[in-house]
Amino acid sequence: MRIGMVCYPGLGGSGIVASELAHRLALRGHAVFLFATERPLRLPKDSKARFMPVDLPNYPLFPAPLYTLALAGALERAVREEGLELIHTHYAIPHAVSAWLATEGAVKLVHTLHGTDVTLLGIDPAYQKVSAKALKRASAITAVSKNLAQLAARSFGVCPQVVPNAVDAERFRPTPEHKRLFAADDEFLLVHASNFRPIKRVGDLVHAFAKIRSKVKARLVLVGSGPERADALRVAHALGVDDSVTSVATTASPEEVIGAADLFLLSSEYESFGQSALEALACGVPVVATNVGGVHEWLTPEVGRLVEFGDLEAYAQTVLDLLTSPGLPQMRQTARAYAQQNFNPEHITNQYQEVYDAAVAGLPAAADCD
Ligand code: GMT
Repeated sequence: MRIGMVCYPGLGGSGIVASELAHRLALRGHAVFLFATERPLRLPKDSKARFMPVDLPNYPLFPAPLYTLALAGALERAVREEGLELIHTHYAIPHAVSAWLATEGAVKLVHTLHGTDVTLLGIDPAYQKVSAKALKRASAITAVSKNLAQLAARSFGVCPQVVPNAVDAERFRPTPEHKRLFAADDEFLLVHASNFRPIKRVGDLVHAFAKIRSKVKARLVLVGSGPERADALRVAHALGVDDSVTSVATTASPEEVIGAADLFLLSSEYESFGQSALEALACGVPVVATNVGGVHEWLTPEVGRLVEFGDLEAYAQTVLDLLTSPGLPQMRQTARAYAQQNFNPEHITNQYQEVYDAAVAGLPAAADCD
């Protein structure tokens, strides 16, 4: 099949999912063209998937570069010149509109909803109706969790199929030998990785960490960058724990840090799935997360803990209980095996391939809209 894949290039979960899927499909012999404004960091350098840059020409008359139109132009050209048969976009806004504009039914369209394209932007009147229109033209829509599929039904009146995210357990593996690079011998190592947007509530995490730090020796490593990182570090300073908090820049190899952790922490106010937490499990690192969105659909008590959003006392106590639990080593092994068995990238790629096959055959999407 000749497939156009569209994503945002940063280290957000949707870009990761799209890049890894593109790479695996290309390994299977499909001709895959990955469209983004920059080469996605997670697309392997030697990938057989071809990166298609979306250039953003500007003109003084425009208030800002016209991304929606530039992407539509790039897709339209690729349909003509590369013979694309199917376009799969990741993150609906504005990708669903661009894809429809480019093709008007000439090729099959599949859209994967990831999170704030449904919850935050999907309910914004500036985008809601036009995105719903475009989504309804698709051959298939998928969502990364049941929770997100249900919210999409409300935001857009569509019924996505659920295809969960995957994790490459060959790459995400335990790296205990790296622990000494980040923490002293007598310190627990707690890791958080994200794009530090307000929805991640990293300030909350630092507040909880200060409570943890008052009871045990521990270090919090914050991996990644984004608008809230400086604020999180200011909170650490204000609470007097800045000497126990380390900030590590966005890296294409987060597994080197995550795999060394005792626990991985997520404190978001919403998370459709929580890709970074799944990557932690594959590294054999149990997770403590807020019980929001779709995280409960896969984070089971055998491999992690869920805490009600906003209850920082309970969050800190849960982390302390786990760190000092005799069951933690067993939990680490279970976490890795669980991620390997249930989120195998080849199995998830098969699921997407079934979606494509049905789309190309003109079969109705197997949607579940309860
Ligand atoms: O929706 C977003 O905020 C962006 C998106 C991304 O590109 O990082 O994140 C979402 O998609 C990820 C991959 O499917 C999920 O793991 C994240 O949970 C989800 N983020 C939110 O729901 C806030």
